[in-house]
Amino acid sequence: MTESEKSPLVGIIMGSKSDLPVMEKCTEELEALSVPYELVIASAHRTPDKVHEWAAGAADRGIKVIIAAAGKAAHLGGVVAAFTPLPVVGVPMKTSDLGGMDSLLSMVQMPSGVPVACVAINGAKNAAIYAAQILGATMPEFRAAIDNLKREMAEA
Ligand code: RP5
Repeated sequence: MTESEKSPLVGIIMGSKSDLPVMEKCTEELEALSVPYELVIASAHRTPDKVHEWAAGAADRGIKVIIAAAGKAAHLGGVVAAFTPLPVVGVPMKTSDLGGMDSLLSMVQMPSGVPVACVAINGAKNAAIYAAQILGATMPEFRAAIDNLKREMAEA
């Protein structure tokens, strides 16, 4: 059984299927850390009702952390954060016009009161690790997975 087939603890949302090739680095890392996740494609601009419904129900479905990936005027993380009490980690997508600076600034410059943590442009793998670290603060199996990861990095 893959981590996407178990009861999800991490919810991944992305603005377009064009974000998937980058975000596969996130799902690969969640698999490596044995973190169950769900994945949805929904846009703050094109399908706002779908974003609202998914984000507003996430905590009650058992999700503990949300990862939101988007590019250009990347409002997705902030919109999701508006509808959930869960922590939101944003992944700004690299873009062809402005290299991802557009996505980064849209995501990271949240007004006071609605935080979105933000990894590097295309930082999909780090978003997965960060989500596992949040889970690891209260769930020993994920703390152990992060400890293992750090040991492996130190030995490489
Ligand atoms: C955002 O617009 C998506 O997250 C994507 O990064 C960007 C471009 O989307 P497409 O035009 O490729 O669907 O909503």
